[in-house]
Amino acid sequence: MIPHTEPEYILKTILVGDSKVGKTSFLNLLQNNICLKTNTTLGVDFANLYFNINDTCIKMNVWDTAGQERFITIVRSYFRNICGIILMFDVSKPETFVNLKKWMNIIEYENICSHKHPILLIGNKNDLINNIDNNQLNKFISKYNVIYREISCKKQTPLEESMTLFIGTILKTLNVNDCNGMMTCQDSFRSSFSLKYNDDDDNDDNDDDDKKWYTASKCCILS
Ligand SMILES: Nc1nc2c(ncn2[C@@H]2O[C@H](COP(=O)(O)OP(=O)(O)OP(=O)(O)O)[C@@H](O)[C@H]2O)c(=O)[nH]1
Ligand SMILES: [Mg+2]
Repeated sequence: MIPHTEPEYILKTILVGDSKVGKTSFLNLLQNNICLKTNTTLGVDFANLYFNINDTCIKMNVWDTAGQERFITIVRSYFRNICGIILMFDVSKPETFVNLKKWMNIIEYENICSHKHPILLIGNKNDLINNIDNNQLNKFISKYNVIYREISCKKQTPLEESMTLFIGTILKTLNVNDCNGMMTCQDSFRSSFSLKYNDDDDNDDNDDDDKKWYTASKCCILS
């Protein structure tokens, strides 16, 4: 639902994991509160989600990526300018858990920020038999310092608590890092066309100021 108030923050996130683990179902559940029938994602889809946390309106852009190997080159290019990652596996299929290592390698390799982005790890399909070794899971959680939640899109597990925690963790990093994947509304307006040129004379009331804006894609330099 689109809120009446302007969002105070815009968070750019990416949803990744093997094919058929339930990424698109998860997004549908967040958007429509139901688990709709899905088709496999071809390349990358996009969705906007809105959250109201402590009276603060937050807009989350989510790239819903294809899990199929043949799209990996496209998917890799969407890791730029993000501030959070939702990583998913299927608790009934151990191979999707084993492949998390591969996804973590990609996440770390494609990170162009100087800091790590918060990760929400979702073990989906807990309506089915859980075939994941708990020891391995706990090791993974502490090694990569991820938030972990087990859900079932099919059973429509409530997602508010997980998303609030994930967003809260992302917002905390605002105080520590300037991240290109997280913008205040003012930033969003500014970066929609450029980043400000480092002007020597900040006080001049020059109408030509706009000419000093230039486009850049370097991470962590929004100021
Ligand atoms: N049993 C069960 N099935 C689920 C659950 N969530 C999703 N599914 C089913 O799993 C299949 C794959 O779901 P998708 O959401 O399309 O998976 P995906 O990760 O987006 O797959 P790709 O787009 O190919 O990467 C569909 O048939 C869903 O109905 C769940 O919690 N439990
Ligand atoms: Mg999909």
